[in-house]
Amino acid sequence: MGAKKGPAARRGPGAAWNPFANPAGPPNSGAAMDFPGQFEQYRLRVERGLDELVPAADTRPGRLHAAMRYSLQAGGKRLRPVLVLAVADTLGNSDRAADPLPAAVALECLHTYSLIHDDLPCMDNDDLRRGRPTAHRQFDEATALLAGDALLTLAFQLIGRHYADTPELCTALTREIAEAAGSEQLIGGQMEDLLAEKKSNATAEELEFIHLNKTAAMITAALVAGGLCGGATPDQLATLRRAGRPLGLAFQIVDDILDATADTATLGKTAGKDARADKTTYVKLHGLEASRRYATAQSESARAALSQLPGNRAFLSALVDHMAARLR
Ligand code: GRG
Repeated sequence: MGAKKGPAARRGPGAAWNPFANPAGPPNSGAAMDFPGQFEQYRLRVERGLDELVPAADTRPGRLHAAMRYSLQAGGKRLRPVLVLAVADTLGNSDRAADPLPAAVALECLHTYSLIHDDLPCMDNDDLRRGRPTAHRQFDEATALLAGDALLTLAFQLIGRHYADTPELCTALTREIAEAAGSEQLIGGQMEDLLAEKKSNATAEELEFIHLNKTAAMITAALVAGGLCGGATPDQLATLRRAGRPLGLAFQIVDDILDATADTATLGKTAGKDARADKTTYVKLHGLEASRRYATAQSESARAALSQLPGNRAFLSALVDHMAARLR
């Protein structure tokens, strides 16, 4: 198909991989629940959904679809789509529940678009993502740009196609995801991040703005999309929004900690970039120990918010703990 031959992938498409293989385990994991097993079941559902709902690599133009699939199938943790499925399952026993899988796949497409564009030479200029050469390294810059554009658009195609029979749900999902992805959230967070990098002395307030929008917005959208598919009441949707903010912040603080402490092979992306670029991060502003304490506190707030939901919340609660204890 004309893609450049790059280093062999360390993980094949959809290969089993446990992002939470932390020998110490998360602090609050319940012994009664098989968290890795349940996570794996959700992850496999996401992999199958991606395979079914994303155009095949032999669908014209094959090079574009191959590039989209290349980045999608590179072995991401699938946290956002798993959150969609898990929230929908937790709530989803009402007559209003709808299949959350297309929404879950849409969120992963959108997230992957943001990673492809973030890696481009005009942004972060990175060579490695999800343990593989970045899309523009494996293909070329124009193909990577178009693959990102197409994944962003596909997210909304999927919502339109799969929820057309439930117009209220279709509108609510479209609005939720578009708001999270737009210039006031994801793209706005990325813009401020690029501006902050130039001055390398962002304030704590600026850093929080960046991470709330770059990271927490998509995590909140995943929780709310799961709630919408699970027939959540307005109060339950508000609870999910309340949980998204601290969960997203905890996730980002851990990302900063891992950038400072883990190696490239473990992360599957270039480690130590923040310090080399003298980028303002939680670790730079507050130090490692305070960052760890802050991440734990944010995780606890997220878990407390989610405890307001009805249903069996054991998996969701364990997922929050594992997101803070992750090793990559
Ligand atoms: C280009 C519009 C645009 C946005 C880019 C996602 C992003 C914004 C930048 C990537 C770098 C970064 C540190 C983003 C913060 C969010 C984050 C930690 C993303 C990585 O998410 P993971 O760890 O990735 O869930 P995988 O590969 O596992 O899906």
